[in-house]
Parts: sequence; C-alpha cells; structure tokens
Amino acid sequence: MIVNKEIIEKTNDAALQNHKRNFEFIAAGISNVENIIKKLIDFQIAIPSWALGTGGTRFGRFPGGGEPRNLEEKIEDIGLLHALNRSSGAISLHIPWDIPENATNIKALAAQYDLKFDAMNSNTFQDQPNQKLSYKFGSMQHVDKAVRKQAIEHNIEVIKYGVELGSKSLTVWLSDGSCFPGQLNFRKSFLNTLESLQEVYSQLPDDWKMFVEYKAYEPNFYSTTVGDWGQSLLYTSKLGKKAYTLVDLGHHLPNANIEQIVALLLMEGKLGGFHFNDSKYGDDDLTVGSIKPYQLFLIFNELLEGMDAKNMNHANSLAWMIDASHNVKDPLEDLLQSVEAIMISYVQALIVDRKKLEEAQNNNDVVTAQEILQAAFRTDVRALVAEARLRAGGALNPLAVYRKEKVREQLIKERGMKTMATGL
Ligand SMILES: [Mn+2]
Repeated sequence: MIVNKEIIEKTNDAALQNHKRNFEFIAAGISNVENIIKKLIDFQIAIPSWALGTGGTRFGRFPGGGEPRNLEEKIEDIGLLHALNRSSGAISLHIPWDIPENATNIKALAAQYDLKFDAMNSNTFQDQPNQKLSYKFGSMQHVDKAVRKQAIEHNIEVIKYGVELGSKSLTVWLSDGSCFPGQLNFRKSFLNTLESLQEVYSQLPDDWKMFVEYKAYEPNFYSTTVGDWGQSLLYTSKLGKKAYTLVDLGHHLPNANIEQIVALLLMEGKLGGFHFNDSKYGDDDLTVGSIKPYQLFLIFNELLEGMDAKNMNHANSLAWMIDASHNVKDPLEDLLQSVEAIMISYVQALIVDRKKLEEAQNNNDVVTAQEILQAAFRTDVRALVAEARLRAGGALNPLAVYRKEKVREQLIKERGMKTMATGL
C-alpha cells in the first residue's frame, strides 16, 4: 500500500506551526544549519528484507499479521517507509529468501519507490530444502572440501543475482565456529575459511565490495571463525582492496568499545559498512537507540571524525544498514524508530565542536572534552531531522501518519494474518 503525498502534506500542514517554532529555536544556535540539513537529506539507511516481518526467538514467535509474502511486497513495505521518512531509500536482499524471479521487473518496482539495492546477503548458516550437503559443522571452514565448494558456489550465485539488480556489494556473515573445545583446529578452520573467501573474492566484479561481518558468539558457543574485528580485519587484509570489515553493533562481547573499533578500522581504510541495532546483553537485535543512545552517538562521533579525516562522503562511502529483529513491535513502526534514532545520532555528531574537542584533547583537558561531547548529545535535534524530512517530501512525524492511516490494519486486510516474511 502507499501513503500518498496529499495525506503526508495534509498531516504536515496541521503540525507545521509547532514544528517551525521548534526548528527556529534549534537552528538559531547552529551556525551551519543548511549544510547539516543537506547532509541529512542525502543520508540513506538500507532496510534488510528480513526485518519486515516479526522476528522470534528459539522459544517462539508472535506474528502481528500483514507481513510481506514475497519480494514484491517487501519492496512495497520499504517504499512505504521511504515515502514517510525519505531516509530509507535502499533495500538489502537475502539469498535464497529473496531470489528475484524476474530481475527487470523487480528493478522497475524498486525504482518506482525510489529504492536502490544495497548489499546482497548470502546464507550458509542454515540448510535449505533439497540442499545436498549440510552446514551443521560449518560452511567455508568445513573439513570437507565439497561442503566448502557448495558454500563458495552459493556466494557466487548471490553475486550473480546482485549484478542483475544493480547491487554493488556482498555481505558474508558466517555462523562457522565450534560449540566445544577440541571440536575444531583453529588454524585449519581459519585457513579453510580464508581460501573459500578468496575463491568468492576472485569472482567479485571490479566495482563491487565484499563485506566480512564478524560475530562474537551464537549460534556457536565456544569459538567463532570470524569472531571479532581483528579476525575480520585479518581476512579482509589478506583478501585485498575490495574486502572490508562490517561492524554489526550487536556482534560484540559486553562492554566492547565499538567507537574505538570503528575509529581504527576507518584509519586502516577497512571499514566497509554498518549494521545498526541495540542491545542490553548480546545480539538482542533491539530498536536502534532504544537502550544505549549515548554509545550510538559516540560511534557516530568517531565515524564522522574518521570519515572527515579522509574526506569521505558520509552518505555513500560506507554501507549503512539496519539489522534488527522485532519480536513485540510492529516491524514497520520499529524501523521508523530505528531510522529516526540513527538520524538523531548523526546530527548530534555533526554538531560536535571538533576544533574545541581537539584543543581539549591536546591540553589533556578531560573535563572540557566530556562537556563538548555531552553538549552535543544533550541537544534536542529532533526538529532538525524533521525539517530535513519535510524538505525531502516526507512526513514531519512518520509514526503518527503510519498510525493515523492505520497502515498495519490495511496490510492485514490485504495480506492476511498468517504470513511469513523470512525463511527462519
Ligand atoms: Mn548483521
């Protein structure tokens, strides 16, 4: 379904006066406000196809109905998000869950909603029906060469689908690892994985990037073969120029200093992309900014510092994506909240007084450094984000329009209660 422009404009008009007052208040205190709004309009966050349905745990799943039943409906849902917030202009697909039957038609449909195809995601963490060999004991690390070959061929097939759609990157997340001491030879499983990744890398088109995502634990609980940023960096350094490390916020051990990790990866020119989510304990996959908004801000602060140091374009030199699961919320509402949280942190990082911060750092003035960061973090920038949305043709309050238009109720009517969006 589509929320048309007239409805968005009408609801904006009703909220305009209030918005203007808030915007003028914040704008008065910021010197380069027009520049910031332009950056916000350009900043797009990809939505993964698997985040459009209700997630679940190994204990259960409580679907809310109206979930997209196929790739076309997933594109429609992201089109709807993008119409509301004008910041979700890309979709990230997962193969085999989203195999396009007709790439030309799928491309045309995405273009209709002003969506691009972000990174393609391969899947060797579960067995598919009719799959010849099992990934129970790993894929690219597997002791059996035939299993490794199957995983390599799958990734090459994913690249092929991506080329048809106009994607420019492949994200490889491996669940490979071991559950018990002694199960694996660490060195051999690393080398097998490296060799498999090299085979896939050799098939990568020249203008493509390959992202190697790491994760500390789960589904394996003793060791993970791409377990942290050091291991990922080891692989991507050995692979070559087109290989980058991908940081997923939920894939670290508790209290890891993620902002420091991104600073160093950027310094090395090896940070490729980002999967946003939030967590209290581990890979909780909660709404971005719902638990640790200050950490999110600190990460953005390092991202901008590092990107600006290399003159990188904020909007398109890294792959920005949400990777979350929605167990109790309406997935589309959750995604609207996540995108909003990302935009807020981005602006807060943009308004950090970098010159003063550098001065404070050089003078070992710890108190001033903290004051500068927290002054930015404690600034209510919501009206700036809303202004950017307004100028881009979106809704001042996307969530309010979504609810007022009873989008979920309509989707349930159209698609039914019992639909499934992912292959999990
Ligand atoms: Mn991820």
